[in-house]
Amino acid sequence: MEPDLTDEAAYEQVRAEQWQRMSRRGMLRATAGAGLGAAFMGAASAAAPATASTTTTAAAADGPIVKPLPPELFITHGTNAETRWEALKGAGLHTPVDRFFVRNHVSTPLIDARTWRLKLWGSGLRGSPAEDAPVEFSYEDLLGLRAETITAFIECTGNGRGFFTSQQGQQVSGTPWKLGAVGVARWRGVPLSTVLERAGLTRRAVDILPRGLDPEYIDKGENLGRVRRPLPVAKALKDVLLAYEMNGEPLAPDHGFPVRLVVPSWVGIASVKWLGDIQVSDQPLFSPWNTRFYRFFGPDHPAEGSAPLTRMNVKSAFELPWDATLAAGRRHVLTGRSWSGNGRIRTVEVSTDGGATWHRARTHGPHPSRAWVRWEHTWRPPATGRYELLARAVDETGARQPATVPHNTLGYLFGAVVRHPVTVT
Ligand SMILES: Nc1nc2c(c(=O)[nH]1)N[C@H]1C(S)=C(S)[C@@H](COP(=O)(O)O)O[C@H]1N2
Ligand SMILES: [Mo]
Repeated sequence: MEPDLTDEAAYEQVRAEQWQRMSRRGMLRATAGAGLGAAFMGAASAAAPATASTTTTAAAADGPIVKPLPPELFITHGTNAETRWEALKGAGLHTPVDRFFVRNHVSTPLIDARTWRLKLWGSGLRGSPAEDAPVEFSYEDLLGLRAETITAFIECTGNGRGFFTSQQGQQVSGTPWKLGAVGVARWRGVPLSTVLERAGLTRRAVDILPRGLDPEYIDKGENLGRVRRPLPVAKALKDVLLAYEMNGEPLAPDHGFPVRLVVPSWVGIASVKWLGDIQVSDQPLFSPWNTRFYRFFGPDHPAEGSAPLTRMNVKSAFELPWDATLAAGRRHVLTGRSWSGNGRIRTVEVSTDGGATWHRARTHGPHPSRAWVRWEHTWRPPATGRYELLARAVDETGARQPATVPHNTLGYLFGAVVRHPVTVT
């Protein structure tokens, strides 16, 4: 049984065990732990001696993704892996780390937290520190600052992209995800606002540019540099976390160890992993990740694309294998989850006859505003044969899932109702 991370005592116990394991393995500096509270100090003081270097080095792993990707938990797509929805059946509110999707432009770097530094620089900070003379924070500096935890989903902007082709007959480029490029975790870290203010944020600052330490991204032979996507200061100060923990464990390598951004409700690309530096600017900032990607392009959109995409849309998924087989003449409890970047889900409806009739699904369990809600609907299939199961949600702003969505060439934000095939035998 996975511990229930919505339970404070269970959550604190997971944290204590995980941090002790980490310090036993010598992954923290000797003085780290000072900020972790009394429970962790004894273990942390036994950690390896500090190293003097301040260069951040990243080693390469054997493959693009470090963690195991058993086929019953993941569908792999090149450097990426999506969660199988049936693997969430019976799981709690939070996606266990062993089945949380991975979206890597290149590959997971292996970073030593003892030498890692977060570097802030640019014209939006007091004194305009240069890139080679930045304001620096070590891992233990961050562990020592007041922490916050939030439960939030991270979802790839292209989640559901495959359905542009399979349901709408349209061509799109990019990873043909089904609906498994989303996960909910309990993230712990320091509010980005705290670190920006300590670094000397000025009122002139308009944009920040967080950049990852993973290898440079080569797109069709062109080197676009390291992954970096501008973020408006207003969002950066609102609810963004510099996260060092996921579900009570130090971040796993694939999810951004030692520190990543968590930008709740926004397109997954905003949540930069393996954070190395943040430029803070008094001018608007640009990178291929807000000019060339993560906008709508195509005949229905301006030549330079739409405005950069920000919030995710409403989606729903069944916790069933694709092409599941169900036994005839029995009651089946169909389960699933719905979520939206606009806030909480208000209602969920299910259709078991291809969309002819709809039934209100029963929601259950906690529903934090930046996470999903779990639901179920009981179905006794009337006869053997092929069926399409549909689920659609409405969020607190009234946004709902349409039958089809307009095309965009990069296949972002597929929010239409997905037709999930099952066979009753
Ligand atoms: N440095 C870096 N950050 C990154 C990425 C990346 O390739 N490199 N991928 C982004 C994208 S497109 C998504 S959807 C999320 C995925 O987060 P996860 O792999 O932890 O699920 O990370 C984002 N942050
Ligand atoms: Mo993504």
